[in-house]
Amino acid sequence: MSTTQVAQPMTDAGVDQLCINTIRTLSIDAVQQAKSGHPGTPMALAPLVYTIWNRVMRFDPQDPIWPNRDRFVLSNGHASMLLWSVLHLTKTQAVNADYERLGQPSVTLDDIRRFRQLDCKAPGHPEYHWVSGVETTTGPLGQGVATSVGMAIAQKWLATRYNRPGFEIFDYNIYAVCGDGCMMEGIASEAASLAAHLGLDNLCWVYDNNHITIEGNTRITFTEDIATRFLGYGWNVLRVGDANDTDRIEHALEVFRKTKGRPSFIILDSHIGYGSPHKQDTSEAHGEPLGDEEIRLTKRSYGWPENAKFLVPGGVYEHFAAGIGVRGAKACQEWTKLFDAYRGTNPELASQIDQMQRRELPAGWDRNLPVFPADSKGMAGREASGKVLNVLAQNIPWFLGGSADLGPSNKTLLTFEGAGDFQANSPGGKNLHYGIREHAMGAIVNGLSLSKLRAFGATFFIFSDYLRPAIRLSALMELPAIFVFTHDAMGDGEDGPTHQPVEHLASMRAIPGLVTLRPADANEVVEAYRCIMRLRHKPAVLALSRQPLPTLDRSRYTSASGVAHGAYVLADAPNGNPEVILIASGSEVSLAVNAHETLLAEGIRSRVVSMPSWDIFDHQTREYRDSVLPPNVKARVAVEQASTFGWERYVGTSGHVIGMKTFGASAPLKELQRKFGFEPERVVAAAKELLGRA
Ligand SMILES: Cc1ncc(C[n+]2csc(CCOP(=O)(O)OP(=O)(O)O)c2C)c(N)n1
Ligand SMILES: [Mg+2]
Repeated sequence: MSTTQVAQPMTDAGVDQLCINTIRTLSIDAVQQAKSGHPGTPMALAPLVYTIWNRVMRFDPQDPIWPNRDRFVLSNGHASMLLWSVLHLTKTQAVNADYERLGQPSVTLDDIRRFRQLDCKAPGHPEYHWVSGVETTTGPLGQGVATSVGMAIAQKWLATRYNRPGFEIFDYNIYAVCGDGCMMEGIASEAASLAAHLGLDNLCWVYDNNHITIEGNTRITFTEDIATRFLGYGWNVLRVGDANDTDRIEHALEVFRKTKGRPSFIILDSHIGYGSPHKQDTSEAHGEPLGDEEIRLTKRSYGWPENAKFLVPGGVYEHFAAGIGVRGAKACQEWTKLFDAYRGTNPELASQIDQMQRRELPAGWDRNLPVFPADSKGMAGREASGKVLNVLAQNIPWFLGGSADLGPSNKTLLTFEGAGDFQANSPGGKNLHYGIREHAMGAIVNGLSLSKLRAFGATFFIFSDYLRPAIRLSALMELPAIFVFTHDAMGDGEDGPTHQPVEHLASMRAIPGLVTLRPADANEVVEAYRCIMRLRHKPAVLALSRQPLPTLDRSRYTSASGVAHGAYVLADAPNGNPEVILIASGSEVSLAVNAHETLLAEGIRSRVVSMPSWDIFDHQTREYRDSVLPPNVKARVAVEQASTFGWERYVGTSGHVIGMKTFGASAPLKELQRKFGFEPERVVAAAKELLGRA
């Protein structure tokens, strides 16, 4: 059934239309078969996606990870059938996690038949890492367009750092398609504002202006003048009044490519559910199968065999092969030749590009990492972090990042010679200035990371709430993104409860696959970064103190290299046979050490476990975990300036947790420590009580 001929005049326009209607009907049939999904937008945007892919994009279906490919982001991820259709029809090939080509298609017709079913390569929403050819996971509206800004920054940065006269190694563009939802989400505004500020003329957003969202017509929610809004940001704003007019779409995309100095925003007027006699222009077309009868009528309106299902008419695969297939292969082959020549004249840069693409670290990436001497006054976590970042950014050419306007406070500024600021007129700078746009920053870090750069974003830990959706996506996408959060507890003191994180550690620890680290002193900060830099497929969150923490004497206590295990015995009972275990992270570790010394002096055999990362510890062998937390030692006290939520898993039902059960307060840190019980005496008392020696 799948290659039956459809009676169509085979003019160029006829073949175009046949391809467009194939995308439409595959989408309709898949949603109907799955009894769930979103048919209306694929029906409307099939001509757009067809035009971008088959006429414009430089993308080689044979090599979907070719570094200089144009990127396509479907920010309105619910329209995923657009992507599954086009990946299938272009015969885009599958690639595995080791970047090897598997010699099989990314999305088969069978996958489309099994749309939204377990393990099939046509899931409900586009998923990076699961389906080759998907450039970023989308579904949470707004994330895709914001991520595309990170991709555009990455392209500019790569071009500036790696292109040489006669060697345009990186000159790709980024196309993002979005709908009303994406445009209403705040993250898109943050990202659009920054994109224009940075003059990202390699970035094109196409806005599906269909006036429909789930609750109905946008007259009930969204009546702003979006053209004026984007003009205000400084975008080049274009309009195509008919989503079926592929020539005008192509022309607008050409204008985008010729426009320098600013990103382009194409407003595309469309009809959701196009061609459906009863559902076009209604919100019903958004997220429900059309139903058998309506499908027949719709197919009739397309001139399609009414009862055919999952039909790919003869000539369609061939037309995609002749379009994007030929153009993409040629572009990729030319690039490969160019890159070979570049490798001859710039071997060092070429090998950096190779390593970057495989997410490897360059030799000597950790040379000159600081070792901090014991110091009772110590150093703030953020301070140590700043020193480490400046070393890493010098050792790893493609390491870059910045803060959401808190650089001086987060200590994330890269100050070495040649670091530079990333701006429109200096797009090779390593210091990114996200401005006060945390949500977009999260997505931009993901976009940079999807472009294979090692990128970080920074703010106060309290504001991790503002970018949590992007952090979650980084974990879902298995990206080695880095989030540097300072002011990790009540060190903010006088700023008060609006600035004091409580539930944030628990919240980060709850995200599957995210590595959260809260180091105890300057040397643990160094070791935490060592762990983070070795991650290839996991994001990391660093929670760092604002205030100085004593640098522990590692000749007296065990080495900070124990951080690599997530938790380690820092100080032990003299015979290694503890009767009580004190577990702490970050700023509370030195507090636990103080309590430990007191307990020892009183003849109580205590052990201190520094636990910077639950996640890493949980991945150790049972043998190791039991050696750190021997199951027979039930007297356990955990101390952490954060929500107590979850600590039972380490202290057990008979243990004690000293943590936060309320919000903090505005006062000097010392007073807060007293008020909330973060004092050695309290830990000592809790330990004794558990041992029945109170
Ligand atoms: C952040 C977020 N909020 C809510 C949703 C649920 N949702 C999915 S699609 C949609 C409506 C989107 O409208 P629009 O972007 O105009 O899409 P269209 O129906 O026009 O394709 C909503 C609310 C979501 N996916 N992400
Ligand atoms: Mg809409």
